[in-house]
Amino acid sequence: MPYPKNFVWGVASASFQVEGASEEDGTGLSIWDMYCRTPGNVFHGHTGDVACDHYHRYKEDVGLMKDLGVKGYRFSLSWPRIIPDGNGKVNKKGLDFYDRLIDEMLDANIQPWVTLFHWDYPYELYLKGGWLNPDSPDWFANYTKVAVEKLGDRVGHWMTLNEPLCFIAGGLQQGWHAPGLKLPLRECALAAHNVLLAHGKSVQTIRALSKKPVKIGFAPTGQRPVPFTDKPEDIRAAEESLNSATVLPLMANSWWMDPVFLGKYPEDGLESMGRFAPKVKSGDMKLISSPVDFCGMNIYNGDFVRAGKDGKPEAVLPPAGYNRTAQDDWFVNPPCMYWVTKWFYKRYRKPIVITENGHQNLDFVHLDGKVHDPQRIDYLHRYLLELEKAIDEGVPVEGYFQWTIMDNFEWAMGYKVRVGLVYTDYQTQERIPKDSYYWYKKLIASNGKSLH
Ligand code: GCO
Repeated sequence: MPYPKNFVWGVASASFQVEGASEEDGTGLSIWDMYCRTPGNVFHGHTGDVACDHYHRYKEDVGLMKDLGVKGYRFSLSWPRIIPDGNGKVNKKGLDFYDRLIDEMLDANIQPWVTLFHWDYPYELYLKGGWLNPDSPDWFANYTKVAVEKLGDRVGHWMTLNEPLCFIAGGLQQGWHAPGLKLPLRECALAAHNVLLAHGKSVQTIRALSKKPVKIGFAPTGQRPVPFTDKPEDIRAAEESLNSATVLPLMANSWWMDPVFLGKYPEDGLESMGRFAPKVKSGDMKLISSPVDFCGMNIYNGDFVRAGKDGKPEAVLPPAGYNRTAQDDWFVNPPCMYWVTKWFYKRYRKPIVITENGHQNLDFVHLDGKVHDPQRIDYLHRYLLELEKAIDEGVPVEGYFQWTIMDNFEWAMGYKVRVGLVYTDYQTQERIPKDSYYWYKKLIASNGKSLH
C-alpha cells in the first residue's frame, strides 16, 4: 500500500541551529550560547551566532521549501528570543519574527509544525537552577502561553519538547550537551520529572488557549534496536531492548514515553533507579499523561540486537565496514524505521509522525558547481521503503519530517558535518540545493511512488 493520500511530507530545523541573530532585537542568552564558549565543547569553537542567518533569510528559505513541495515545516521557537530572561517580559520583536515566518509559510501553503523547546534554554533560568527548580514546569507553561496566544490562531500542530534524553541525560548527567554538567542521578531524575511535568502543563495550556483545532505531541529519541537475524528470538529480544529502561534509565525510550502515553514510569526503570527515583506527587502522572494526539519520534541509526544465551537482549556490533554516517558511531540501519515504528505503535497505540530522519554526510561543492550526495539519497530511499513497509502492515503513520532543510549548526560537531537537503555556504550564506533536494521533490510530488 503506498503512502496515504494526505500524508504530510515535511522538512525540519531548530531555532539555534539555523536562525543566527543571536544578539539581535533583544534576544536573551541561551545555555548553548554559553556552552559554545567553553573551549573543547564544540568542534573548532563554532557557535550559533550566525548559523544560516535564517532570521534574516527566512523568505528565501521558505521559497526553497515551497519549491520542494513540502506540506509542513517543523521548526522550533527560541524561548530566550521570545522571553529573554525566560520568565518575565516578552520581547515583541522576538515574537514578531515567528509571526512573519508563519505568515510566509502559510502564503506558501506550508503548515507550521512548531516545537516549543529544542534545547536553547534561557540562560537566566539556568542560573536559577533550570529544570532542577520546582518552578520550571510553570516557567515552561508560561512560555507556552505566550507562544500560543500570539501564534495559536495559525498553528495546528505543536510539539512540546525535542529529545529530553539529550538535554537531561546528555546535558545534566553525562556532560556531552549543554550545559555540560555531570550531576548525580538523584538530581537528574528530579530534573527529568520536572521536564515531564512541564510537558503536561504545556499540553494543557495549548489545549486551553489554541484558537483552532490542534494536534499535540513531542519528539523523543532513544535506542533504535534492529533484530540481528529474522529468528523469532532475536526479534523478541530487539523489541524488549527498545522498551527496556534497565540500563541508564534516563537514556531509555520508555522512561520518557511511558509517562506521557501510559501515565506511569516503566517498572524496570524504577527498579534500576531504586532510591534515586523521583518522588512522584499525587496528580503528577495524570498531568504528565495529559492526552496527546500523535507519537512523534526521531529516528536515524539502528543498533543490532540478538537473544543472548539466556534469551535476554544482547548488543551485536555490526560487521566491519558496515555502512555508517559521518556522525561518529551512527550506523545506517534502515530496518530500524520499520521495527521501531511498528513496536511503538503496538505499545502506545497513537498515530505515528516521524519528526526527524536524515543523513549526516561530508558534502562539498563539486567541480560542476553542484552538490552530489548519493549517500543521502540512498539512505533516505532505504529508510522510506522501510517506513512504507510499516504502513503496509497497518501502522498509521501521518507524516515524515526530513532532517534537515539546510546544512546547519550540528551541536557539539558545529559545522563539521552536513545534514541538509540544501548546501549552506557559511561564508557567503549561499544556498545550493543538493541532488537529494531534487530527489525528495520528486518523491513528494509522487507521494512516495518514486521509491519504486
Ligand atoms: C537530534 C536533534 C537535531 C540534530 C539531528 C542531526 O535529533 O539530535 O533533534 O537537532 O541536528 O539529529 O544529527
